[in-house]
Amino acid sequence: MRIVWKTGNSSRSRWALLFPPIVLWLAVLSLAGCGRSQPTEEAKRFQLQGEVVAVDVLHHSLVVNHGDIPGFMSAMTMPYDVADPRELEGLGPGDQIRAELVVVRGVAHLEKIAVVAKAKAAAPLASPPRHAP
Ligand SMILES: [Cu+2]
Repeated sequence: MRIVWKTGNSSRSRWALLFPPIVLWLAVLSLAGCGRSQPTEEAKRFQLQGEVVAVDVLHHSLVVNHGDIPGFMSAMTMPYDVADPRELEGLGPGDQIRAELVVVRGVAHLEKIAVVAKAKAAAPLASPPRHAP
């Protein structure tokens, strides 16, 4: 009886010895996660070139079919937030643009949008649209 009690007691005291370092380690980990001066949180800037697919003025975003962005992503069609919604004025599908892709904490948005070439006028319809009387 006495031996069994001793065994249980010693394993409990071993846990008591381990517990404070674990708590300390967790505290250090959570502090490290809150660090605000990590280089990964600085804005990264990339040059983007592509064609406007759609303009969403309401949500301040732009769907762009863009070329390769070395060091960030390969060519694809995807939406991007636009920092200044005024930059969307005058943009339309088919426009060729150049812009700065800014990535802050993994979130990307576009700045300094410049139209390289306006979209060609829509091809005339084969047959004129019919109007209901
Ligand atoms: Cu993309």
